[in-house]
Amino acid sequence: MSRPSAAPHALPAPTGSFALWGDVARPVTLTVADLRHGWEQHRTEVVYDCAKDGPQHHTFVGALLREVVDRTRPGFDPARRKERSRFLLAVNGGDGHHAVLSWAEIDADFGNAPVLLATRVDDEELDSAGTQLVVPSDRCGARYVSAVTGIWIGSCRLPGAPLSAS
Ligand SMILES: Nc1nc2c(c(=O)[nH]1)N[C@H]1C(S)=C(S)[C@@H](COP(=O)(O)O)O[C@H]1N2
Ligand SMILES: [Mo]
Repeated sequence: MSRPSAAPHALPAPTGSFALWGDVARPVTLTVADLRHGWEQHRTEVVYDCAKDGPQHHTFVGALLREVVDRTRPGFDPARRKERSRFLLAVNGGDGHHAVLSWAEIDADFGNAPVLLATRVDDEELDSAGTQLVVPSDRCGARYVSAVTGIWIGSCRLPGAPLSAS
């Protein structure tokens, strides 16, 4: 597996913004306002369970993660499903909690999960808190990473395995 490179720390990032980086042609830092104005907004009502606090009910509004990440031009040939199936996304929260998704979970040809990067939760706009990952297909809350500061995108190759021919 390629090792996640350090996040770009070029310009001081505005509060509530997050970086998309890794094996992508166009790394970018986005604010919640960018998400709100740059992508179609979807609304979803979810219930997820927390081991500590029990079931949580929330309504989220936000952009589809796959549409946001598409703009960074991940380093696969979009026409090749096997290449896409090797990619991962690691979503990092400001407090260090991070969770991994596979590209295939959100890819329309595979799991097609409508995972969002939220701009609003219930009545709260997330501009100052930062975006939150929303995984409506998850039963448990651990991947609802809040205050997202970065998303690393990259491919996975098994240690010691030969390079795939296609
Ligand atoms: N940044 C961050 N996001 C996080 C967590 C965390 O520790 N840090 N905990 C997760 C877990 S385990 C749950 S159940 C939900 C809880 O979300 P809530 O506080 O909105 O109920 O947040 C998730 N997102
Ligand atoms: Mo939790």
